[in-house]
Amino acid sequence: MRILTAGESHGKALVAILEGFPKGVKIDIDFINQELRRRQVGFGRGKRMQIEKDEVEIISGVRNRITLGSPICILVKNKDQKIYPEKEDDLKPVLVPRPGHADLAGCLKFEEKDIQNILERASARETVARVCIGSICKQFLKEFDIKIASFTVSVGKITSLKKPKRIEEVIQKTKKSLLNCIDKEKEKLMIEEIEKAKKEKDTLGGIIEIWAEGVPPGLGSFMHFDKRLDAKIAYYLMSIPAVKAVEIGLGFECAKKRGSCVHDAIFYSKKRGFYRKTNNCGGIEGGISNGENIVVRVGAKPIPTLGVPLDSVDLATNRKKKASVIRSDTCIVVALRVIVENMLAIVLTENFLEKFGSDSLQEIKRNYTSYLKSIS
Ligand code: EPS
Repeated sequence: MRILTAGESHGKALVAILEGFPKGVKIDIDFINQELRRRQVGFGRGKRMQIEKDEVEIISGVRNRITLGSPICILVKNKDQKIYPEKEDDLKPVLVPRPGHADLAGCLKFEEKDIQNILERASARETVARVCIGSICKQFLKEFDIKIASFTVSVGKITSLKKPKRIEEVIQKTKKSLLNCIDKEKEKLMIEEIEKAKKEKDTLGGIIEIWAEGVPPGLGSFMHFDKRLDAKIAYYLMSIPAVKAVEIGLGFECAKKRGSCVHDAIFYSKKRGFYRKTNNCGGIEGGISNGENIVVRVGAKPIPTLGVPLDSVDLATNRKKKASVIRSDTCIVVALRVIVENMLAIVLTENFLEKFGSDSLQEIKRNYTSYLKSIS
């Protein structure tokens, strides 16, 4: 699969192109729009989300709601368009870089003085296009009973230690939660923390745990470094603007324990085949899925646009100045869960197609069934 996204935060639209996706997959457009809606709402989101109503227009690759195997092109229009290819806009140059954003590094790299020309593409609004592709991948994975869900582990210094047992528990318990949390008591504290940060014009990061259930053993490979499933998951999730850390399974905790307490002992029964009673490796061993749930955590930094800005330097004068203050969110953890789930869906789909073929759903199903039979 090849994916290309285009579009500026305040340009005409966001565009996504997906090439190499199989023929014959039924596409529910409402589902894509629901995912876009999920990305927009949530406690801690900012004013831009009250302006936009992200909705897809599929330009190509789908006929009668079924994929054709040709490149799928998707468009989501921006309501808050402020920049135009065909005429000049009336935006004043942005001259003071925000620490933590792409502003300064981007201006240096592209020899640019107006930060607006950098922030337009560096904005997390680009993730709209990724969610479009991811929600098509989620529909593909559903054909094989692969489900993806996530929950908030922490917001700022408030952490929930609750561990769900099954993905269904995650789906049910997060349904009515404002913060995608499975822990009602901690959620209250997280909300208070966000309200406090908002009042103080500050921002907050957090940790999200993502699960994928139903992934067959055999996705990814140790044969070459870039084929490892864990490496690819880390790469795709780390590419999301706010993400600063990715852990698989026990992650950093592994390093503090003995091998006898980390590795997941192997069992076998006629009914279940090979199975584990623990899943510290997060469903991946030797860069290959082992049939247990894939478990990943991401750590997101607080959004860099602050209401009470940090020290910075004016690019026009090189004099000390407070960083630019631009409309922003207080905490993006709830929006981020949609992005991380969809990026994981993309990785799993790519690896699934690599293993079972990528021309048509019919062929992939045949290959998948025969593989499962042969390893059972
Ligand atoms: C975002 C749109 C942006 C920001 C946010 C994410 O819109 P605007 O810049 O017009 O307010 O709200 O971007 C960032 C947090 C960032 O750091 O770039 C979106 O659609 O998610």
